[in-house]
Amino acid sequence: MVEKTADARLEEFEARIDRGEKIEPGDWMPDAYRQNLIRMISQHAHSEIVGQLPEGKWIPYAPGFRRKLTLIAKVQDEAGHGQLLYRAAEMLGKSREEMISELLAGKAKYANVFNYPTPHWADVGVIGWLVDTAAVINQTMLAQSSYGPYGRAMKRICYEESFHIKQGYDAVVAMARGTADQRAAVQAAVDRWWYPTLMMSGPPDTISTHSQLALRWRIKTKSNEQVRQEFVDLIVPQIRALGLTVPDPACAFDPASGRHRYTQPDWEELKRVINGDGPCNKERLDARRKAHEDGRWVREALQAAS
Ligand code: FAQ
Repeated sequence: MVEKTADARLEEFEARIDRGEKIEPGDWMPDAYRQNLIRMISQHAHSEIVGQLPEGKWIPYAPGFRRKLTLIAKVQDEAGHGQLLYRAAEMLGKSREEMISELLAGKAKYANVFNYPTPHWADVGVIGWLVDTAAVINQTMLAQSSYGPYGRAMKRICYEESFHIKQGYDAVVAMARGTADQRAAVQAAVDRWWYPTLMMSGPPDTISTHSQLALRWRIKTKSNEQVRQEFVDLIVPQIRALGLTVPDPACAFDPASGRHRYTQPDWEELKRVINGDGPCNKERLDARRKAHEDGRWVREALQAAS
């Protein structure tokens, strides 16, 4: 049998992507495709795991039994998403132990939003509403990814994240219709989360380093800007319908484009936060390291039994 040249393999791979076929773990893929997926999926897995912490801290203080139950369910879901995503990345050839040790060593990135504090119960509602809406818009796009296991994981995760939006929105509505103090608390939380949530979709296309290749190979099917714009167009009317204010005086609907104009976040802040210098990076990693140590005996017992 004649060995195919690297060029022919790449051409065949790109033709499959253009036909909308899914790439599966055993299929040939360019190394840059594999590495990009490992990078993105492992960062996504870390985000789900670290993402349990800002809201998880409120479980003991949730106002009432039903709110506590739904919050516990949500936080447990995030742990499950993390496991599913670590598995998807493992299938590409990087071990879970290596990914986790990079996270614990502070060498791996995870979503910027989880490095901000949650000083009030209103933050829990606003994370579920704003952050999960932004996550679902991005993940609905990723469900179309050319890499089969990632797309399939996204479909399942999106069902659960949609429940998380409802959980957050329901808490926000209760506060927005509550006392003046409750309305003020929920507005303050919207003010805190607005720009970090805008940053979540990634830097603008002009400075995004990976987007070009990711779009060419349909790892992502929309650019960071497109995803952010969809989020703004969806969420701004919701914020206003609750009598709350978007903390951006320049944010306005533009009838000509049918889109909302908005002020870009501070991209230098994003760089600082994802490189370890956000308000809560140290607290988050310390909590993960402690959880890893506390769980050591479980991993050792499982290993001894296998
Ligand atoms: N945060 O070239 P690009 C959730 C990094 S899940 C942190 O544009 P790319 C559920 C980027 O990694 C949330 N890092 O990169 C939940 C790259 O760094 P590198 C997580 C960011 O990959 C809700 C560099 O900057 N979702 O919330 C961010 O094409 C509530 C250059 O950027 C995902 O991970 C950022 N915001 O686009 C859980 C979805 N933006 O690797 C609990 C999958 C950029 O060169 C509670 N990931 N960076 O060192 C993606 O869609 C993409 O990776 C983007 C970035 C859009 C995040």
